[in-house]
Amino acid sequence: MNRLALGLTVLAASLAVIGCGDKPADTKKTAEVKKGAPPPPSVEIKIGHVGPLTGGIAHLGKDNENGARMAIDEANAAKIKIDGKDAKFVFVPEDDQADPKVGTTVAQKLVDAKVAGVVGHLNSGTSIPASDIYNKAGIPVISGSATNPKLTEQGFKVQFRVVARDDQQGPAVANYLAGVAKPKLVAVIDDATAYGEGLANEVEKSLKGANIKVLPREKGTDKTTDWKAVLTKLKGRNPDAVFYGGMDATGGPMLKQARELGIKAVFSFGDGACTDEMPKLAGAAADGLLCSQAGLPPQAADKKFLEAYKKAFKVDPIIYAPFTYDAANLLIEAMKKANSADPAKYLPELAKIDFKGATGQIAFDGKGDRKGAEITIFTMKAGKLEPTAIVKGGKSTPYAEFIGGAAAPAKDAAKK
Ligand code: ABU
Repeated sequence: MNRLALGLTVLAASLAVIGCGDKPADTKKTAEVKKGAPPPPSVEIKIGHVGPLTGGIAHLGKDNENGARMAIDEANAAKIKIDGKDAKFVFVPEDDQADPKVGTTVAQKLVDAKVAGVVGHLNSGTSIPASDIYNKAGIPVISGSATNPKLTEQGFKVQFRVVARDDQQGPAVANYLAGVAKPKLVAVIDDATAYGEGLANEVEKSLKGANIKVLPREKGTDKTTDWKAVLTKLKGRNPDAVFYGGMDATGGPMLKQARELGIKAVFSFGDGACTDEMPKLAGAAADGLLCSQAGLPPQAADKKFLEAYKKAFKVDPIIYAPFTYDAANLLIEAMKKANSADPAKYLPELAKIDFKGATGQIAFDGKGDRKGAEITIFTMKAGKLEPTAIVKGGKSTPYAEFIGGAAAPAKDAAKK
């Protein structure tokens, strides 16, 4: 047999071993085969990420994407084997523009691309309609930021999230607001999205439960940046506090315009508008803001993660990058445990996982929600978000006490 024939015979044998859907490692390795060494069999595993990469909250979409991307890069560097083959994880990022219709379009695109799992979407308004598509395709999906309860109330076995829900976040931030500001009359505004309206409803319910009067709901959209008409109307009612359910891109201008109009009320936002972008968007008017995030704050994430993130992206995480990093790692860990990237085979491992991530220990309940999820309450002081309390299981603990105590998050690296 001449050298060419020998090379072709070895190559054919190698392809037969790795089977349908697998690929030889690369041309360089194929060249090595001709010298007599068979290439190690490999398997390509696609993992999708979806968030808004354009529009007003593209900075948050990029933050989420960075976290997931970093997990994929680290997994490739770790040279993981699945079913005896070199796993080559391929990151497939998509932009849903925070638009529910675009969200379903890109979800179907990822299903058609045969992704093994998805991290996303960022928004509840895109995550909820997209979840039906992933569910029908049997593809596991983990959101690192969508907080509307409905997402995990649909009975979809493929759906998970690694942050708290708005029926936890709403009462937590409302009770804190009630305790600190002691308002008698509160105005509630929302952006008419699944997230903003849902969270505003939860806050209103809690405030009314505490016998605090709430004005009739005011509404904008997720693109409203001129709130003067709404705020002028509210100024006439003189509320002691204003809660807004919406994102930072709309909440920032609202806060700025409120102070320009002379409104003195305490402002309070949920996680979508509880970011360090606020001083850029609202200027000095951001000071005094009381807000919540649906998990531990980014600065409490694993130190190794924070250092690697800064090195890779030259910025600190804004809010949920540690959670999307964990979400991607959870998919990979479940695949390792199942020794398979077949969604039907690794989904049961994901459902019963108990994983030490960058945001602490992660396990899911029967609905796919994170067990024991924390809520962090912040106050904006001198242009910086300062965590003041952690609410867990309905119990509020001062932040310094929580972080210094036994319940402190993982200090060592997320295990691969
Ligand atoms: N949780 C705030 C931003 C994402 C969402 O729409 O739920």
